[in-house]
Amino acid sequence: MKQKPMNVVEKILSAHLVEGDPAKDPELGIRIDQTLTQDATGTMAYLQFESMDVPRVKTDLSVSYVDHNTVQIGFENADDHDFLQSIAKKYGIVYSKCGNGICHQLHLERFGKPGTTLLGSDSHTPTGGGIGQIAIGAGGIDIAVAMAGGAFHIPTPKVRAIVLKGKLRKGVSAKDVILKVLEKFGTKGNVGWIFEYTGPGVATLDVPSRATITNMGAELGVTTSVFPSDAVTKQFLAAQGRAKDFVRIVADKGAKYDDEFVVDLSKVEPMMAAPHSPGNVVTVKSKKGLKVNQIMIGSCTNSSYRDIRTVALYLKGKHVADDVEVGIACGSRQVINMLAKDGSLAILHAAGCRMLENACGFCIGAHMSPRTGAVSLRTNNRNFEGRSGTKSAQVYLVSPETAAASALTGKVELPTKNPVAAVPSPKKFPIDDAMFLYRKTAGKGVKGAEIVRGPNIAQVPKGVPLAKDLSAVAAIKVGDKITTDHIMPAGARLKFRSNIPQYAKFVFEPCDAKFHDSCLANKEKGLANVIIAGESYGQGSSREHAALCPMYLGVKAVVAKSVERIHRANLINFGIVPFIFENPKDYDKVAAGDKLELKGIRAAVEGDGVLVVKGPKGEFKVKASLSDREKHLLLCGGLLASL
Ligand code: MIC
Ligand code: SF4
Repeated sequence: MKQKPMNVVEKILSAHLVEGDPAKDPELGIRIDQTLTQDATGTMAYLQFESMDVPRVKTDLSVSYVDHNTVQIGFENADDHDFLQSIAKKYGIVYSKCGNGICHQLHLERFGKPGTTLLGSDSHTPTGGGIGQIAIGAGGIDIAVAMAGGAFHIPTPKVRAIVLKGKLRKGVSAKDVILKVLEKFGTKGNVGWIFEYTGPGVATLDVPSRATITNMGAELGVTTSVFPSDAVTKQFLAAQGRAKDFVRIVADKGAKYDDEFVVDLSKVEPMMAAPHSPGNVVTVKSKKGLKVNQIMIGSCTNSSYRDIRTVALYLKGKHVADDVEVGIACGSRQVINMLAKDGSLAILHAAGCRMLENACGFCIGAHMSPRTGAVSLRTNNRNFEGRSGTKSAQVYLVSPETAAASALTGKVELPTKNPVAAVPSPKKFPIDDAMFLYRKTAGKGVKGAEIVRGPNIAQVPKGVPLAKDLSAVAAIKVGDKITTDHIMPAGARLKFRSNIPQYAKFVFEPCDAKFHDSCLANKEKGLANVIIAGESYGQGSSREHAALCPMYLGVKAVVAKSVERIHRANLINFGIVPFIFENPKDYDKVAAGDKLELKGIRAAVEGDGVLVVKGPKGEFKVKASLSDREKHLLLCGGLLASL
């Protein structure tokens, strides 16, 4: 029988399907070939993996990167690094030492393989889509399960073709394309979709540009984004000395999609995301002349050789404006080596840029917070309020081209006015894998290797089975688009990631600094805590701490208008029921501090998920649409408790 024509997503998913039927089931289980973790989510992932009692990882490849917590003020970060290194040695994981670079950039360069699946404990794992991987971000415990050989579950996807036509103009780049897509689809309402890039314009984009686009697909809230694997991919892999990793994966002629959106690349203008959401997209033209105080270039979205070399070409022989500070963080040692060899590093230094460590750094608010009320142009992917470390800062997300052009005058400038030549794809990248440890023992591990556990490494708390009925308090009421940066702030608090009781003190710190204390007081009185939220609750990062720490504080349910995919999965993994208001207007029936009766919550989860909640302003209906697997996890009190 002739097979029906397939798109790229169908090809890769069908080759990895282990549970469910895409034609009828709402959820699919897929086999995971590769995993990645970064340090800020990795310590929990590995503590959870350890508790699964598996002698070594069962994936084709698992890599543990250190790139988030690299500042090392105090012992905490270094304790985490040692723990991660020792775990990697023992269980057959490749360890990327601090200083090697940013996980997504490194993975793309050295390990990502077309046609495979990659699961990462970081929401920007879809960067791998740039090389034709189905690469998905998830909570740490899901990565632990995948490392132990278990399937990963995704909502059965709808696939939208983003058809690229034409060619970008000089001075316009991949960042502008993804901002254009974000302008159209926004940061909410895309749960369950996968965006597949197709059309003749695809061939005009190099792999780093494709990766910029799939990276920032995370901001759409889609499951992932993917490009085909074609001649451009083949050239990139060959240049990385990995020709053998190439397989061609393109959509068949006549392949079907659930929807289609056409982007004419030749018409894309320089774009920017205005404060405080990546979905707040405007043209650069509309902000031309706005005075800028800070410009930060780098992050996993825009830190490739192509990007930083382009910035150097803009700044060559010139100097950044007096009133602006410019920081540049490259994505990897490979990028830095290339910039050193071709003279770009000297150009950037001479231009007055601050060259920073090749790590997440500024992107996660770990340093270089802007001054009070500053306008900061950044090439990263998120501009949530306060994420930079300065609540009053106005952060705009831009392309490296716009960042560079604006650095010269200290005002927002159009990069198309004096554009530089396109950076050609290197024929050969310099390869130096010396900071990837344990490659020889990958998949095997080292028997008897000791695990190093400093005082910053605490135990992972386990949930308890869901009670029959719950008397609860609406511990907080928040609005729409609450991000995980609101729920579980990073920046200065990031170093407590491996210590839940300590980190839990900062849950909802930007919204209600007393949340921690009031939750614990309710818990002591035998009352459960409930979070009330608007649309698109839990946008942003994959950090499972945004579920794990609330669980620790006795949160048993979230009642929202809608919940984002990764956060919803994290809530379930930690035994918190993700309810949705049946009638969104009922959101107005609850106030913070209200006593709520969740009578029959266990039976509701076991059954159709519908529950009538009683509050001071009357009753309202909520619903959790759950698969059997999810029901089981919630009834047990979360994934760890279910093992
Ligand atoms: C982010 O960009 O918000 C992070 C920090 O990389 C997170 C992961 C984390 O919180 O550790 C993400 O994107 O998943
Ligand atoms: Fe790191 Fe920023 Fe990328 Fe997150 S978005 S992985 S913090 S560079």
